[in-house]
Amino acid sequence: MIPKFSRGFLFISILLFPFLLIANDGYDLWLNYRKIENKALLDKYNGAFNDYYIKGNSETLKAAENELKLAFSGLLGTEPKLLNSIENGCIVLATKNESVLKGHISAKDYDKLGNEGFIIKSVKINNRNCTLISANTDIGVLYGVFHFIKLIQTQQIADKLTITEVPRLDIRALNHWDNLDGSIERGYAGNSLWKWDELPNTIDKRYIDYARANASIGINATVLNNVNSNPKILTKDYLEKVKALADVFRPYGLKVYLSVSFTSPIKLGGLPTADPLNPQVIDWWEAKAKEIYTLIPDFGGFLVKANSEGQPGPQDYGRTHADGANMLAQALESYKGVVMWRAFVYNSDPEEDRVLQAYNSFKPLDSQFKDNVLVQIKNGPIDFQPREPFSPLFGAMPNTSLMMEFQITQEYLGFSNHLVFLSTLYEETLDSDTYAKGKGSTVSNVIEGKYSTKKLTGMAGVSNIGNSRNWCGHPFAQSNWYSLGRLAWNSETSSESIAEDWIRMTFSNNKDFIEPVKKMMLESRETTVDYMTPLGLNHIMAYNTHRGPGPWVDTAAQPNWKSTYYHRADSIGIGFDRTTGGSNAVSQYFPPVRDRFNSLETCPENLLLWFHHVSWKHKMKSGNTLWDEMCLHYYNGVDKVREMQSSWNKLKSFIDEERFIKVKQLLEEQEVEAVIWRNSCVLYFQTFSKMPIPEELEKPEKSLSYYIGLKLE
Ligand code: BDP
Repeated sequence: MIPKFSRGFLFISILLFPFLLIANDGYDLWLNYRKIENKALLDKYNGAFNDYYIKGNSETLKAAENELKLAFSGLLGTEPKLLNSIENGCIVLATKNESVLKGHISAKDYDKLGNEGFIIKSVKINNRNCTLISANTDIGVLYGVFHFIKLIQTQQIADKLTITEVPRLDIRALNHWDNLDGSIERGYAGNSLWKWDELPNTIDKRYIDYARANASIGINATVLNNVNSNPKILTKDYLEKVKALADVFRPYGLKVYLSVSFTSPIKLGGLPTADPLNPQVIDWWEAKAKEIYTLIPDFGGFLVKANSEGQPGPQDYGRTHADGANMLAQALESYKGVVMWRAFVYNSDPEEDRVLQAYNSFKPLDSQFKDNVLVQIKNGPIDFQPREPFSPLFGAMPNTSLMMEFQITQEYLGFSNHLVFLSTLYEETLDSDTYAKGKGSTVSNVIEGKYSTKKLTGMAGVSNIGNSRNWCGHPFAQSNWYSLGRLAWNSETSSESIAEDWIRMTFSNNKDFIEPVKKMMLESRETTVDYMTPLGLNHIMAYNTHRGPGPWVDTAAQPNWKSTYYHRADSIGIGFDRTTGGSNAVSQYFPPVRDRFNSLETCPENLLLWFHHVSWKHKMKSGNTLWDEMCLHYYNGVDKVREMQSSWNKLKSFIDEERFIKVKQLLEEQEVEAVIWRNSCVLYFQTFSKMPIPEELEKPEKSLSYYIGLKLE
């Protein structure tokens, strides 16, 4: 059901649109429907797409119609007319069986579309030029409308259209780490969007805009609450609130899921145990599933963090992860719900390399998970670092549905204060070749289920969304939400095209703006790696907050939370020996990846210190010593931020002042913090290498003890 006020809201948005153009606070995200400035193009589009004809009146088709009106009123300056019959310049929205489509799209073409794909096609109906947007389902039509709007918005529309789009993954999810008190774990853009105290009676209009934004990039799943889950989420009161959100999201194809705590039967049900094989526990979950599906018939399922970082789980009762996941999956099965069971597990044993642990815990369980379980794996073996090799679990469990978990929120990448376009990080992982089934077995192919006996597929991103007016804090952080959606839809989309679309939609279609901004975005992740963790370094952030540098952190609640555990710097060199002579983590990869990582000569330099403990004097490919090379990376990171600043400062005339100034200020902050990162790390590691910072580089202004005392807040 679309709440009653949505039409009114649409009207107000249209009225306010000229105002939003002048002062852009970023609320509109990439759905920024500003009027096309190029007069010739405007006339052309107005002639070709000025009216529409729609068959059907479901809530989803109404949402499609509303979006078309909102977008075209903004982009073309006039609201498109609803026609009773086909005329020239008509956009036709209809699903498969409508007679108007007869002869234009074959049954075979529809067969390829599944439940969410769509076709956009220029055709002649009764001798009139029309654009068909069609699908098997209403949600496919809505996705098609968003795609079509994007083509107009980015001014990349061909004269004759024949587009077929089908999502490659089933579940395309945002994982919100939102707590029930409104705070967000690792959230840097305000508090939670969900106003639990107002729900279910009051529906914030922002929920609709959230759903629109997700639908526009094909995200079809939202996990509302933190993986460190409060059992209260499964109480009757909260489920009513969840239902209210599910009702708002449904027309946009967005299904609601919940993170659940494994001990809910104890905490809520008063049972003495949460043992997954205990009949009372099984009954408790079955009754809970029934209660949920009575309220929310299309409820998506559960996300579970179990036996990880202090969370309860089946191992507390001597059971396996598979026992736990399957018990929940059984409860959801008849409703077609799924369990997303996280593989993010590690213990506190200082002797066992943390990198080995997820693989060692899960690989032996391959084949044991039910068909409606997906094992959700973080992209790398540790934890959302600026750079990690891909997790060796991808490709290693051919009889299990494996889904990807990326982090969109920048916990380890400068919060929402640093401009870091994460699409290149995602792309690097997805393109990595696991060699699980020989050359070309990329992570992307693995998560598409190409080598799997199980059928479910998915990708999740830990959300960076909060209630700040521009949703994500940094104006460019919106591009990371956007990229996650685009890559979950098609994991082979290039970061370059994602960046270009996003810039055009969010800011400007002017080439002189697009090119420098695209360059900034595409280089930004490597820049951050350079000033934080070059050459395979990782997890040397400040303790617990993960904000700012902390390579010196040597006391922690758990040995593998210390930075010194990860970098292992000493008088000889630096890096973690994970070769066959060390922790042997390399052996979790298939050959030839294993051999490439294992050898100092062939290991990619950007992962060198992840896999090797390397002498400070080691000669790098450039001819520099490792020490000099590390310094150069740190300095290059800062130089690149300064380059971003000077590029951005030239772009003032292209966009609204509000966002221009905001980005300018944030880049200034990023430069200051990049210098802090650089100086801290170089000075700290110098206490081990005892080598001078290369002559030509500016010397750190302050001493190491100054940086150790500094806390970035
Ligand atoms: C770590 C975060 C922690 C999360 C954990 C997770 O620091 O807040 O709870 O990941 O993914 O990186 O469960």
